[in-house]
Amino acid sequence: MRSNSDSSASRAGERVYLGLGGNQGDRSDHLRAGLRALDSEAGLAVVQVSRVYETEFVGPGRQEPYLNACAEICSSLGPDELLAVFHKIEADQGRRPDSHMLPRPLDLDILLFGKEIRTDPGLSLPHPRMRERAFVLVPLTEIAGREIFPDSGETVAEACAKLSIDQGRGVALCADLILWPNQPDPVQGG
Ligand code: PH2
Ligand code: MG
Ligand code: MG
Repeated sequence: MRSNSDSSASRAGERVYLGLGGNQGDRSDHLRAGLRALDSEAGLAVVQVSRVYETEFVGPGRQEPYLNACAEICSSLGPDELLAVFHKIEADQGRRPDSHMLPRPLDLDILLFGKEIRTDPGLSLPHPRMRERAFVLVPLTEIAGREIFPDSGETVAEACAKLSIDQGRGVALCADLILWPNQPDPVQGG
């Protein structure tokens, strides 16, 4: 499969951070397949990927635990085009279109798209709930701790440090799971 990781695509375009998650099927395979699909898409390149965490489901009712990670990609697509690509890749991994808050093999969320701020029903940026979610902020801090939220001016690491003990529970590092070649070192951390 064609890879954009070390092509010129990684040097042009917007810096985008995304969240990956899934709690159905072979969870790490779905995350890996999602990253491969993103990297092989024209105009997208995976730049770096966090380590993987097993996380308790956050939301109404009970669900199986998720695997979550975050990635930085370089995108020459706009936010809406990128979201359409995310939906196509989720569907290729077996996700049903109406599965919001239901178990799913792969969920891809745009967290930060450059300095973009918007409140559209289909896509708000920065992601409106990411600052309450340890399953987002813990992996994101590994790869983007110094990144600044364009709306509040705080850094990702500061937002992560502000999570309450309660919000931070239920997030466990899967040190032996490798999704991508340049993931932070599992022993030394990122
Ligand atoms: N995603 C949700 C709802 N709840 N919980 C965990 N642990 N991880 C997720 O990715 C997640 C969730 C909606 O997208
Ligand atoms: Mg989500
Ligand atoms: Mg989603």
